[in-house]
Amino acid sequence: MSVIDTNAMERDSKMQNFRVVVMGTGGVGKSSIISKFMNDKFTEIHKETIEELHRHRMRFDSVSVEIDILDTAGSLQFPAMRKLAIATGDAFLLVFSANNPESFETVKHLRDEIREQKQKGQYSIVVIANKTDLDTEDSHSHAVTESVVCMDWEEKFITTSAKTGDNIDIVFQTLENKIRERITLEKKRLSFFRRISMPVMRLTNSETAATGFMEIKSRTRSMKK
Ligand SMILES: Nc1nc2c(ncn2[C@@H]2O[C@H](COP(=O)(O)OP(=O)(O)O)[C@@H](O)[C@H]2O)c(=O)[nH]1
Ligand SMILES: [Mg+2]
Repeated sequence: MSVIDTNAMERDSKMQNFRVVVMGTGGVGKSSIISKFMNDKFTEIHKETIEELHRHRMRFDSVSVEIDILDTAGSLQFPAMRKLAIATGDAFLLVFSANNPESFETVKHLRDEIREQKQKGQYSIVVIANKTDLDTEDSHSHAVTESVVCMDWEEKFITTSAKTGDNIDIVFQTLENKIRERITLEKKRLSFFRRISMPVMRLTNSETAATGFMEIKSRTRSMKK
């Protein structure tokens, strides 16, 4: 029994990995959102990002989680690169610019691709309408966009400004909640697995022990010779 508990504890405290992929048309503010949150810095200069990976380590209860934030760039226009980014992602921040309706079309396509490629429950999506500090004429179309995301897609929708910092914390809080949900699910899965596999584990343990004794025996004997 104690052996099984030790195994369980080891498994629980093992490092897990959670990858957030930030996607959206170039110029919508993906890098700015990350930079505002991580360094509290905002710059008006747009420099095309080379794909960048921000790695952080977090602890949730007994579980260590390595969090990767992948800030995607131009290479995502290539389908193969997009496929790869989607394949490795656990959560997707789909960013568009509130003053650029075209950029929401990209979000729609990205969501379709994610849904095609991944199974339900395997990922989360958060849609971000950035640059809310800029004047946006069409408040009606904004309401429509928000209702599409919240009601039709049933995904989380957050309006942000990387310039003023508005709601940027909420984006990362939302991500943290998603990670917590994932860990809780994983723990449940493990404890279920543990319950149903208990007799098998006992059997395996005794078999291992037996094999171990045989080895110990032959070792002891060869030492005595
Ligand atoms: N006014 C305003 N400009 C922003 C905001 N976020 C980003 N920008 C500007 O938009 C441009 C593109 O931002 P960037 O983060 O490089 O976009 P990316 O290509 O999606 O990574 C830069 O000139 C930023 O200064 C915002 O919330 N408000
Ligand atoms: Mg960028």
